[in-house]
Amino acid sequence: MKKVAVIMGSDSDLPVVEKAITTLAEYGVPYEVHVYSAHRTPEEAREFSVNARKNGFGAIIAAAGKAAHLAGALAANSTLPVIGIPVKSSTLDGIDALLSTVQMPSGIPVATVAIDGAANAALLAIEILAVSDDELAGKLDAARAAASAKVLRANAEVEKKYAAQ
Ligand code: RP5
Repeated sequence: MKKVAVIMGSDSDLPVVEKAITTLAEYGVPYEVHVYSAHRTPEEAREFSVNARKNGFGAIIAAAGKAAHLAGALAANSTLPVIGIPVKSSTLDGIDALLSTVQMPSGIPVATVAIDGAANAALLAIEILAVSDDELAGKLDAARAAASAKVLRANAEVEKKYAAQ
């Protein structure tokens, strides 16, 4: 199976990013985790991205806050799918990171999840790998079915509580 790269701009992003790592682990997807900054270690970020495909990666998750250029910088050097997580790490509540990550110019796409949306970033990476992996697709289907059943159980409880007298 291809690996998923989880890159963050600073170790201060780790509390948010951990949810992506645990989600990948839950699905048995191999991953690597690195701290590379578009601003502070641009050469290391570039080097990783340039070599990511030949090093066995199938998708890259990039988490960064503030003027969040990491996802775009990694996408500039790879045609692997790049998923950006805007991190809420500033006085602007993550809106700055959201706009910096999502507003990529045509030709260099970054699939941007919600502010601090690390779980969805991992799930999207897993869905990308599952395009050519039926076993992984089955795990995604099972998780969706479990989530539906949970909501339906909650619905039954709420309907019972507020049933017309
Ligand atoms: C970004 O700046 C990082 O991704 C982080 O979210 C933010 C703050 O970094 P630190 O100053 O905490 O290292 O590059």
